[in-house]
Amino acid sequence: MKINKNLIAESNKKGISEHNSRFDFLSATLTKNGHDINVLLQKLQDFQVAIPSWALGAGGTRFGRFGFHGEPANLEQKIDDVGILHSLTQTAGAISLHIPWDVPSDYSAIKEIANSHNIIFDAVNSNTFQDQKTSSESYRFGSLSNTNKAAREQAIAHNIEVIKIGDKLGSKSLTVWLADGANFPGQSNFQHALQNTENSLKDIYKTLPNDWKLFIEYKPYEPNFYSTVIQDWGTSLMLANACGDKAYTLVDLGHHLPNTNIEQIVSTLMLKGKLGGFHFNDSKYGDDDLTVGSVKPYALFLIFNALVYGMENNPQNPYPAWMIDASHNIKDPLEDLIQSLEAIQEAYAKALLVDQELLTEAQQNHDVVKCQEILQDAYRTDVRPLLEKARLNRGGVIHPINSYRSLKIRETLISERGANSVASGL
Ligand code: PSV
Ligand code: MN
Repeated sequence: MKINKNLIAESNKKGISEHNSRFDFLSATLTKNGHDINVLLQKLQDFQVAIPSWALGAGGTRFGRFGFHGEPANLEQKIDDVGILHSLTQTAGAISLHIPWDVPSDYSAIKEIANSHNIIFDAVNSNTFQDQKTSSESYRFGSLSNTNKAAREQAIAHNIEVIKIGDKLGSKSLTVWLADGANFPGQSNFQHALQNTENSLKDIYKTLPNDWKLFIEYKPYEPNFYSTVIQDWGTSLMLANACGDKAYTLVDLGHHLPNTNIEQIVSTLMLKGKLGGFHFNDSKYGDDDLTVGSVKPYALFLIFNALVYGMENNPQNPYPAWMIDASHNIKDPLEDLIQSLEAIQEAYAKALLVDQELLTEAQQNHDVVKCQEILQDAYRTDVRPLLEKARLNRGGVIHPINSYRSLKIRETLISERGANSVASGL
């Protein structure tokens, strides 16, 4: 399904006068405080977040999966779902595919569908954490780190194949997340596992087209619970440095031990020019993949503060690739993604309000109280009218969740696809 412009205009009629008065008030306040509203709006309008193809169906837990009606059953329908998100929010202008779950059968048809929704192909993701029916070697004991050379070679070949698929779609980056690790002390030789991983990544890197980037994720545990080969940002950075200039670390918010200072990691990576990408989600305990901003919105704001500082002060760091990496096993996946997109934009907008000059001055004067006041003043500002305006300027809706419901989008998807349609790949 596609949401046409008339429906968008129709659904905006109801909230427009309320929006206008809220926006006028905020705009006057911010202008008085020295902000340029048009600059803020332009930054918000330009900020686009990729949607992972695997977040469009209901996610599972290891105890079960409760499907959601009208899930996209093939790649075409997944792109349509991102198209719906993008029409409403105007902030989801890209899709990130996972291979082999999303191998296109007809490349030009797939590109055409994406084009019709104004969607581009973001990073492609390889999968060496599951065995495929057709593969001869097993990843049971690892992929790029495996002690078995044939398994490593198979995993390297898969990543090279993923690059080729992405290249045909116009993607410009490969994201590697490895499940490799050990469940028990003594099971694996840490040095051999790391060295094998470095060598394998270098083999993949050699085949990367010149205008591509390699993103290396890290994660402290799960599915292996004693050790993970790429366990932290330092290991990822080391591997990226070993590969070369086109290799970067990717920060996934859920891939840290509790209470890790992620904004400090972001700052370090950007100073070194090595923060390539970002996966948004939220968590209470581990890699919970909850809706962005649903548990720790202030932490998200502090991370954005570090990101905004880096984007303004670190020309050595490329513009990071933004993606949501969350899975939804209770909510309607599209509603959940709308909430995540809103939370990301909100944290970004608040971080843009931080008076960096004043903060630097307060830091230099060791005025700790003032430093906190500056950050919290920005955080406490209700920026929602700014987000609404940015969406309206690009042709989106004022309230995406309200419009999604009043336009009966899920009902339409169910009638088109059937109640029992299950997302492919999950
Ligand atoms: C597994 O933890 C994971 O969430 C990684 O973050 C990847 O980005 C994603 O799955 C898809 O493989
Ligand atoms: Mn991730």
